[in-house]
Amino acid sequence: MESGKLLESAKEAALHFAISDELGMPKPWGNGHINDTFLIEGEKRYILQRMNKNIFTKPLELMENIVGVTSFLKEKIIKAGGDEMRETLTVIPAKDGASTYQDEQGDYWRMYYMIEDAVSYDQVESEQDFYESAVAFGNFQQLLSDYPAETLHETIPGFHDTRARYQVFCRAVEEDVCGRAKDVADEIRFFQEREAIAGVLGDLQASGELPLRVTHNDTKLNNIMMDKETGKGVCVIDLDTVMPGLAVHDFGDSIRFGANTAAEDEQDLSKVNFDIHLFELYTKGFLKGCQGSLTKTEIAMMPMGAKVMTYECGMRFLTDYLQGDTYFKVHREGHNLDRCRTQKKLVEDMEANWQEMEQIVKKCSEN
Ligand code: ADP
Ligand code: GN1
Ligand code: MG
Repeated sequence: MESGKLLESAKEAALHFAISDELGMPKPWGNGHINDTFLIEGEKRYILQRMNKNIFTKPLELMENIVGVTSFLKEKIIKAGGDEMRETLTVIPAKDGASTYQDEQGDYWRMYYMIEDAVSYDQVESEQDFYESAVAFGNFQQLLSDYPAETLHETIPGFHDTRARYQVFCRAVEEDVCGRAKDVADEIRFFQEREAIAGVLGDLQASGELPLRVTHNDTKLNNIMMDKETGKGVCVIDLDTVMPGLAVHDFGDSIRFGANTAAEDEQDLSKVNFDIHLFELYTKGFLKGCQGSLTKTEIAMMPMGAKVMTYECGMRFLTDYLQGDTYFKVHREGHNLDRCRTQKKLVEDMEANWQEMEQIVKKCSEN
């Protein structure tokens, strides 16, 4: 949809939520790849989102997950003496009491209070912030460890089933609907040569060696709000993919995004390096946040979590490039290919630093 029309739709949608303030014009907000996010100012500030209906085909089930998880977290936050309006998201219902408003085009909208005095980063700016984000993501998982997992809907089936993602990727290569495969032969080969990576974690889960937990599944740094004053991770956001998953997926996804010396879509690959020092910091923070709840195998698989998630994400970007950029939002030609290349570079760097990564995890878990 053209951006003027989308803004008009956002303005109209905002009127359907249960708030009485006079609202200003919505402003496009943040750098998410999936939903359309707007900031709206009234007496308070609100985040309005048009949910991506191609990706989230069951928005009501998804909202049931979010309302369930945030209500559960609120109780724990209150018991711990925290601020439940700030330390987790608050869904503002529509005027009819539903968790979303559906517009005339059939799109679903939702509204949250803006988490104030906090910032989300698209790249690591200070080591301390990255460490604190790790503590908060580890803690998020810990807080949800007694959440009734069977009540959660699977919002994107097989979200981190890397083997299934590999099959989809190979099909996209064969079908080559945009005729792009010939220009990205090196990238295609890279992911195909490493097919074995796709099966490692799924096999350990199937054999019961890695436990299923309630996880976030999309733990990049811009999915956590960091307190401007204290620098601590104040609120984990983007709860669309909270589902049963593996702890090492959450660990690994943060590494792939945050332990990169450049942006996820940097075009100059000489700037893209895996930062082993940031890996160590995040490992320390995540272990602290998990408060001793990870099993020996989960800890041993942390480096693998980082490699698998980077491999998987790179392959997803390449798949989307081959399929004509229908999944991730793109802002320039070749955007998904640029993103794929950064992930490929990071996987290569991790392979070159593998022993050191394993030693770091061992050292951090013994302390
Ligand atoms: P996407 O699924 O598209 O990534 P997100 O839910 O992550 O959407 O929102 C996109 C961005 O909007 C976030 O990275 C964050 O910067 C900002 N954001 C989302 N929700 C809030 C909130 N409640 N308070 C403050 N900022 C928010
Ligand atoms: C998407 O929604 P966002 O922008 O926080 C994606 C993640 C990818 C990430 C890559 C639901 O995250 O899985 O790792 O882009 N989310 C979904 O940046 O597919
Ligand atoms: Mg996001």
